[in-house]
Parts: sequence; structure tokens; C-alpha cells
Amino acid sequence: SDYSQEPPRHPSLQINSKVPFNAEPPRSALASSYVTPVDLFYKRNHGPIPVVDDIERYCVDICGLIGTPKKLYMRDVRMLPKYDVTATLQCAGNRRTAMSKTRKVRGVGWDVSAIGNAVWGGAKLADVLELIGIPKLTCSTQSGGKHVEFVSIDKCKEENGGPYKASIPLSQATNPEADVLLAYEMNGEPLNRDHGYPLRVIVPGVIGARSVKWLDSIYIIAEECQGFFMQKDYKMFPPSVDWDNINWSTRRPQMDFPVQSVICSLEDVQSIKPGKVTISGYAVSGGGRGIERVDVSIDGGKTWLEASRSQKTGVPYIADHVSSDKWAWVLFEVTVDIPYSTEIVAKAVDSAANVQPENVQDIWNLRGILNTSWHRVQVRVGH
Ligand code: MTE
Ligand code: MO
Repeated sequence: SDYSQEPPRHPSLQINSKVPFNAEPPRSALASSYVTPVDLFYKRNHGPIPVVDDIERYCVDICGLIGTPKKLYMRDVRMLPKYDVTATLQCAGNRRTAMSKTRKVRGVGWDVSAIGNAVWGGAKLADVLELIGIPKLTCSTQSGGKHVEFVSIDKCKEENGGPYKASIPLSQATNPEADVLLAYEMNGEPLNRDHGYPLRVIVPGVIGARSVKWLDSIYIIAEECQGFFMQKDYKMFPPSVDWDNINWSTRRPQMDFPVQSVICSLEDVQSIKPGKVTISGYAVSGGGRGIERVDVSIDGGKTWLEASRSQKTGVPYIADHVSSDKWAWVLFEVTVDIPYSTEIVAKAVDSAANVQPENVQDIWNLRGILNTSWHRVQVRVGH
């Protein structure tokens, strides 16, 4: 594969793999802004970044179980109502490195920053599908279509040199409230090459793997996508399953991500001076579930304090889906006195009262996905 035309990248990104390019920002930079700057947003790729230079001729083929196939040009996408959706994208592999410490897992090593929050601008997929005659809130088409498959331009080795792809249920794709976008903007600027120029899918509340970048075609299909990343990857197995006894067909592709929180203001092991310390980070849940609470402990999880939460500076966050960005993370913060060396822990509770699991061992899985265990950091107090 040809990696000679990769775009320039920010020097402070921590590179986890050079080809394909996989990198994340330092955790201290991540939670300092509610909207993650594009430069610092994690980049997760499976192949070289495609080059699309003739934007006039670029189009998305929409075909499959529909009456007449359609070519969707950028001008067609821009003609539809534009929506700006603030949504957190999280890679299922976020925090994988920490999972590997208990027992080795396979996959790109990520610290805690394979996640970012952006304002995605584009057309709703529900409006696009209406253009080709599929009404809103449809669960199946007359010709038996039940899923919407997104096929990209980039090629990867997992697909034996074929394109990256994924699918979502038609019921989600045609639901305007699900806010699935064909996005051409990120934080008010045209999408850049790393993040899917000229057009990508954003599936809010769902693991990043389903938000296909560099969209080439959309297929209306009867069964979910049979691609590698739907069938042989990104599935959650119990700790008893390992590479010698895995049967991929026993599990469904992971879609929504579970409740997550991370302390970003402190490294895994951090030396501090005795006195007041501000503990801050992000908390988010999938499926549009808001964050109900973030608990912080300064004694390894014996006792807890409630942190304050915000999305907009100075406005307390309420998980009511009206005044809040329902697909977006919240930033939390609490200032405490730390007189002695200890373990600091964060755990979040979402609006369905789901709580992060206490120990990583209990959710260990061979691919190292969805490490949402209590986030623990060690502080060493010195004088
Ligand atoms: N889409 C294509 N075409 N190719 C990819 O490799 N990676 C996926 C998803 N979409 C990928 C893709 C994964 S695993 C994630 S987590 C997100 O894109 C990352 O998006 P980002 O690089 O914009 O942060
Ligand atoms: Mo991912």
C-alpha cells in the first residue's frame, strides 16, 4: 500500500502506529476543551489516507434493495438541510493498553485519548434516504432492505485489500432523532483528509468503527454487513474466550458504547506537592444516554465525592436531552486536598443508572475493546 501521500499532522500527537497512522493527543490536552480541536483529535486508520482531488466528480453510489440506484454528488448533499451535531467519537480500543497489563490483548495500543468531541456538520442520513424513496422511520423496505451499509474508498489489509465497511440498522438510519449524519464539516471547517474528506458517516453514541470515513457507496441490504470489522472484530467476548476457542459468529457486532470516564489532569503515576489538586476529565455514555453523575475517590474507591459537570463553561450540566448535547461528553472537575500518596479513582453513572465496572479483569476480552473499568491513577505526594 502507498503511504507516500499522508497529510501533515500535529507534532504533539502520540503515535501508536505509523502505518497505518494511529495517534492520540496527550491526555492533559484532551479535557482542556469541550470541543476537541481537529489537529488534536485522535486519528484511527486501517490503511493509507485516500486522495480525492476531483470534488466535482466525487459522488456516493446509493444502490442495493431499492428501486433506482442514485449517484449522490456533493451539491446534492449540500442542498439538504444542514445540521450541526455535537457528538463524541470514541474508538472501541480506547484504554486498550491498560487492559493489556492484566493479560495481553491484540490490537493497536491506546492510552485514554482515542476519543474526542466535535461539532459535525452535514446532512441527515434520514433525509438522504428519503431522496431515494425510503420514508423516515422505516424498519424495512418493500424489497427487504433492513440495513444500511457504508463502503469507503480506503483499502485495508483486513479486507484483503478491499474497502473498509460497516453497517447500521435501517431503523436507525431513517430515524431523524438518531442524528446519523453524512458529515462534510468538523468544527465548522471542511472535513480534513485524516477525518474523512470529503464525506464521512457519523453514527452518534456508537463505537467509532461504524462512522465510516471517505464514503464511496451506500448499500441497502437485507443482512448486516459481512465485512471484517463487523464480523471478525469489534465484538465483545467474555474473559474465558481466547484465540484458541473463539467462535466469532456467537456474538453480535458492538454498536452503542457503554458508560466511560477518565481522569485527564493526572498521569497514571504522578508526583504532586501536598495541598489542593484539581481532578478533571471526561465522562460519556453511548446510545444518547446522558451522564447522571461522576464520582471521584481519593482513597482508592472506599469513599466518593461527586464532581461538578459541564458542557458549556459556567453552565451546570443536566442530562435532560433538551439543554444538553445528548451525544456529547461532559467534562467533570473536583478540587480536593491530597495530603498523602494515594490512588485517585473516577467512575461515571449514566442516565439509565449504568455504572462503570470496578475491575478491568472482569471485562477483559481478547481484542481489548471497551475498557470502561474505573479509571485509577496513583499520586505520589512529595515535599
Ligand atoms: N473509516 C474508514 N474508511 N477507514 C477506517 O480505517 N476507522 C474507524 C472509523 N472509520 C476507519 C473508518 C475507526 S475504528 C474509528 S475509531 C474512527 O473511524 C476514527 O475516526 P477518526 O480518525 O476521525 O478519529
Ligand atoms: Mo476504532
